[in-house]
Amino acid sequence: MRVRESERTAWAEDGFFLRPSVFSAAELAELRRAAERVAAQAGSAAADAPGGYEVDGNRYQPAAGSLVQYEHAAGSRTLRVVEPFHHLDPVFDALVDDPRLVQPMLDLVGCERVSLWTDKINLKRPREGSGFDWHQDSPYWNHACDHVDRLPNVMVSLDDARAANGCFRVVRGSHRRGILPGRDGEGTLGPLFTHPDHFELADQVAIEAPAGTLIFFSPHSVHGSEPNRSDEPRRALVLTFQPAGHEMFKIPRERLAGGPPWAAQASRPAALANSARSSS
Ligand SMILES: O=C(O)CCC(=O)C(=O)O
Repeated sequence: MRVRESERTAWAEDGFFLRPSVFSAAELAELRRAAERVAAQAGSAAADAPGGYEVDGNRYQPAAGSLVQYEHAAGSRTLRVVEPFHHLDPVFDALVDDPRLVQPMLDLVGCERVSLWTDKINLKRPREGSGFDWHQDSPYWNHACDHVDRLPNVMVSLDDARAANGCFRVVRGSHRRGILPGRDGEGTLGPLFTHPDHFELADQVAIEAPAGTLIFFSPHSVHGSEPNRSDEPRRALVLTFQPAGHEMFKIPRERLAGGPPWAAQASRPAALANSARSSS
């Protein structure tokens, strides 16, 4: 499960790699049921919670220890994103310890132990699920920690992803120049979206992949996706890991990943993390 040589090369050159169909049909069914439980729980908590707000016309609601984002259509009560979500269901709490995620992360973070930085569920419902503008995660996280180069992501696709239902897209090689300039002057969130002069749209890769595929991608990779124009869902989880010894992004405690220390693989070359740092 550790990172192979070809993946190590792809990580350094492209900023991402895939592991197709890692989860079985039975596991996917369980993950989808858990996703719907989380959506129902977060949705009903959000409906009754105070403290909602708007940014650039989009609505956000803190509830159940998460931040809920609603879909962008005016007045929509459809959930778009819930972050974090792992604490809302035991299936997802266990996923944080799953060696299929954690073992490669030991290599990508460059540590013998990793913990969770953040986790979100992107629900992208049929016909209504909105797209994600081109962005890097690193400018968003940079103000909250001093190890932004060591926050690799893994996306777990819960549904078959195609262009029509808004598959994940990543700009190959865009991670190499670290944090890129944002779209200043375009609202509050504009600076968090990557300025189009600083990456090559032609280098984008639309990742059409079966459910259960893992996509590992750098915090500096420019990525995004189009709306879901189909009748099929495109649900995905994104978990982000970090070196052990740090609190989560949105929860003020550490969530070690991978079970007890005896389960962690010792002796991890720090080469990948070092190459990520030197390329940014
Ligand atoms: O789910 C997607 O298609 C994009 C996800 C994304 O950009 C993010 O969660 O930062």
